[in-house]
Amino acid sequence: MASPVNPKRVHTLKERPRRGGTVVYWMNREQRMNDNWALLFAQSLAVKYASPLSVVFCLVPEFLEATERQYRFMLTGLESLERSLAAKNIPFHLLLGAPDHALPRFAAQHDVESLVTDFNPLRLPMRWKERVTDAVNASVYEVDAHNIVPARIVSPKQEFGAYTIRPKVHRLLPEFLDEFPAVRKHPHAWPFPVAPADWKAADRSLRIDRSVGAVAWCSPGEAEARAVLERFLNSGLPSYDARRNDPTLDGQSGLSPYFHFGHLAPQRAALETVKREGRPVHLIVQRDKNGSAENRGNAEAFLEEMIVRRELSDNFTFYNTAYDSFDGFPAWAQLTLNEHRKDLREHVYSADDFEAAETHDPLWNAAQRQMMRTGKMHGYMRMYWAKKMLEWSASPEEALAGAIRLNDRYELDGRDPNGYAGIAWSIGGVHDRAWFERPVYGKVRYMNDNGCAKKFDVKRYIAEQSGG
Ligand code: FAD
Ligand code: FO1
Repeated sequence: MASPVNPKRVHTLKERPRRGGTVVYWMNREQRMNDNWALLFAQSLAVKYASPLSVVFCLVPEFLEATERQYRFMLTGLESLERSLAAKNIPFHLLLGAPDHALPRFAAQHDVESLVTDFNPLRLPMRWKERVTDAVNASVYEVDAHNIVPARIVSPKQEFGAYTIRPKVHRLLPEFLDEFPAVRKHPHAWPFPVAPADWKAADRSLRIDRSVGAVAWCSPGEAEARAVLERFLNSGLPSYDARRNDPTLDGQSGLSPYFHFGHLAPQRAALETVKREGRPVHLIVQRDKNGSAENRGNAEAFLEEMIVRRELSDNFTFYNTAYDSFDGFPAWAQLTLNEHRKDLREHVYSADDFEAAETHDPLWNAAQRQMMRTGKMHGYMRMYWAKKMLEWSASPEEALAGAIRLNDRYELDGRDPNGYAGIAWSIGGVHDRAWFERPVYGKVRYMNDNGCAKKFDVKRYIAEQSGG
């Protein structure tokens, strides 16, 4: 049964008296029409007030380390979105430039009285939102359309780890894992002229590195994202837990680029998984009393990663403003890494050595090559990859900055809360505990190629990634 937008997903940033103006959804993270609580909330306002409705996307000429690879993926997805929205009588406006410049002018020119935007815990989008909220003469609402359990609801603080956020998420899943209503054909016409998006001017406006090219294995857009989800649920999920950590197998879902750019709602992936399981979600995810994950079901393993681990990353980047720096590490990790700053590094590599995949370790080089070539390093290898950068960099800060830069430059799913959390876990013990002490790592969890060799066929992975 489809439900209206749960009011707990909506966070009011500013209220202004109504004056019969228009409603706009300023889209940032959730670049899709269907299954988008922010768009659904904007339309509910517009229907209630009998107002026109349109969607605005502000294209910035650069975004963190994004290159041609990520912008091509995103812009292609937005082009198909413009067409889908037009069929629902909801115009799509592509504005060029930073939102805090382009949006206030647009709002004034189009008599915007309610501005809805989506939840995004990253520093730059949060700053855009603050400035836009100050600048517009409109009510402003933020809707969490990324997390199933809204980040602001699941916890008022930074969680220690999956083990502390998991019960809080699980308790609220039955309330928030609700079915999406469909977007309606909007009953009120937009009263201003609508210029179709100029995609050529958009591309010319970008100041990005064009040398990191688009990837062929993953086509962007909402329809493609649903097809990938269907394929995974039919042929990947039934063996997910056994295969997901073997980089020589295609055992992951391949969904992260679609989640990152918002082409697919994690909530849709969860709803479809639960439908296939034929059991209520709380029975799928429940663990025995000591929380052990022994012989996890495949659906439980997938939902654990896709809901608990992913929502833990939003919690981390939302409440820890130092999410991309050494200061963001837990105190025990900062202490131990400081105590081992002067340890002899057996190997020390520069940023260029790492980027050229020219370390002494063929396994690390293979992972780096996979990321540069495909834009998607296997999840298991990402842990090994980042931890070895800690081991072979002159300092933890250099390792952290280097891992973030390479991850955000080459990964399709980079520039994402999951990335900052995953790298901080690997290098700074975030969401992890102290392990027995060793050189350079201190008490930060260690990984090595022997550990990998116990898990999968290392030689095969290296051979597969040494191709051109
Ligand atoms: P699947 O195994 O199919 O997982 C499905 C979904 O579950 C993922 O799309 C993701 O949303 C979520 N998920 C799975 N593993 C994790 C995890 N460890 N933490 C949080 N969510 C998870 N993920 C990104 O989306 N962007 C990144 O930039 C990124 N950088 C990472 C860097 C490092 C050093 C590490 C250790 C992990 C990183 N991850 C990142 C998390 C994880 O590796 C990827 O989400 C996963 O590999 C994406 O592939 P998939 O969707 O096929 O994964
Ligand atoms: N968000 C925007 O609102 N405008 C952009 O031009 C934009 C570019 C962009 C490029 C690469 C990328 O990975 C993300 C980008 N985003 C942009 C942000 C994205 O939509 C999300 O807000 C963040 O990635 C957080 O997940």
